[in-house]
Amino acid sequence: MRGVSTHGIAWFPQYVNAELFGNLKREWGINTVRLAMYTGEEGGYTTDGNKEELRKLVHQGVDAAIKQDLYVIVDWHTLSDNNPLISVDEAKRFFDEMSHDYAGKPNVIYEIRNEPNGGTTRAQVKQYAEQIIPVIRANDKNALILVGTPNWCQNIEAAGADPITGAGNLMYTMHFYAAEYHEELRNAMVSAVESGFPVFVSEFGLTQASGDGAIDTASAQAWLNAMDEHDISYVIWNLSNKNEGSALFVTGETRNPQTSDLTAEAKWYRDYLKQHATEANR
Ligand code: IDC
Repeated sequence: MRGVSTHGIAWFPQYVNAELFGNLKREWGINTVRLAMYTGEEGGYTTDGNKEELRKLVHQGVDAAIKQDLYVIVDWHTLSDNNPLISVDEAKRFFDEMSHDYAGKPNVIYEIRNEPNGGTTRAQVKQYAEQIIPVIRANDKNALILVGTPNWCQNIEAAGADPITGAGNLMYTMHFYAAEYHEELRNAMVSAVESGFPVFVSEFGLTQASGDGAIDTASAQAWLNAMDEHDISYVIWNLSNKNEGSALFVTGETRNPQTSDLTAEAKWYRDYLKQHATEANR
């Protein structure tokens, strides 16, 4: 799968629309959209965000993706709330509703949390996952579920050493930012996949991990080539026109962007996807 991620949908809801998703499918060749719903920050789902509005937006995004025949990742975007267990009850209610409403829709993928960080252990990630997965499975036996790995989704070895069993269709996420991370992390990704471990890159950027700074296209090229070579799915960060290197747009266009609306990261990614289109997404 090749995709794009929204920024926080609470902050950039205008990018959650079928016209834009259709444009990106047609013009860039994506087949996947990730809906990032921050949970812990200002406007987050478990802080002061408007829960009902946020759920409505997620539904809108899923429906728009289904309409365009795309895969769609429903992302419980933990970040500053680094320990997943903080909001496990809210997460259960959220994933119960989503997996009930979209049961049997093969488009929909559940990313049960974003990036464990701040000393969150593999055991805590697992404990959280083992509470959320049965809630989804009660509604949908086959939906793909993505589980985060420790240290901002970079410790794939820790996940591999203690996998979750009996949970059905499950993959583990790895994230990278190309200007900051190079061979070492990439080799870890490749060896995990070569050993048969299911890795999904549900977020990456071409900049520093801060999401800002210059893009590193040589590094990005090495990463995307490695992912393509090993059939690893990837999703780029982010659908916004925020003043940061990882934003994909420079103008306020949110429906039918043309080349002049795109940032350097967006242009590079679009061109890469066009040059490496597969039969499936040509
Ligand atoms: C960043 C956004 C930035 C925002 C910040 C905090 O790009 O505008 O101010 O979050 O909310 C991640 C996270 C993702 C980050 C991104 C870049 O999943 O939320 O977005 N990043 O820092 N992990 C590694 C990098």
